[in-house]
Amino acid sequence: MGALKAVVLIAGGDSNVRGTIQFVQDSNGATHVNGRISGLSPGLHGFHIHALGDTTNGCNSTGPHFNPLKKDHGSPGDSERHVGDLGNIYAGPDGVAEVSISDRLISLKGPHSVIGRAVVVHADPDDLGKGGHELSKTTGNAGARIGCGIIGIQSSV
Ligand SMILES: [Cu+2]
Ligand SMILES: [Zn+2]
Repeated sequence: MGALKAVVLIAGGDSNVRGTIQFVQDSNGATHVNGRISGLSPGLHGFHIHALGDTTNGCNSTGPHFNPLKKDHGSPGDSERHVGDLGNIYAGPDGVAEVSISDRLISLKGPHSVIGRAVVVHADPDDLGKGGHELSKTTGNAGARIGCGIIGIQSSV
């Protein structure tokens, strides 16, 4: 069997944030997240899978971080994390972030499947649960949702 593949087009509501991200899950379970997002301010931006594939009210209707295990927000390397916690992406001075993440918790099938859910890019850095802010343990205090898109199946063979 070949790799499962999914794809998402990221767009901003009021922002110029744009991009394409591909998800490829290999046979031992790791999911590789690769792509490019432009139109960002330079620096770190929170990057998550949110629970809902609903953009009827823009990125705000995509719900909270995807959290099927009912844990607190954290960094991708923590055992205490939301499944949707993919940390931060980094935009250079040109406002472009090259995304290259491998993760063992998100999946393209089964109970941790991110298919039909949303990728959300935030205005501010994700503090990875460690910022001491009242929002650190739920959202990483990553601020406004400046870009998002719904993850769709690209290939299942
Ligand atoms: Cu988010
Ligand atoms: Zn989270």
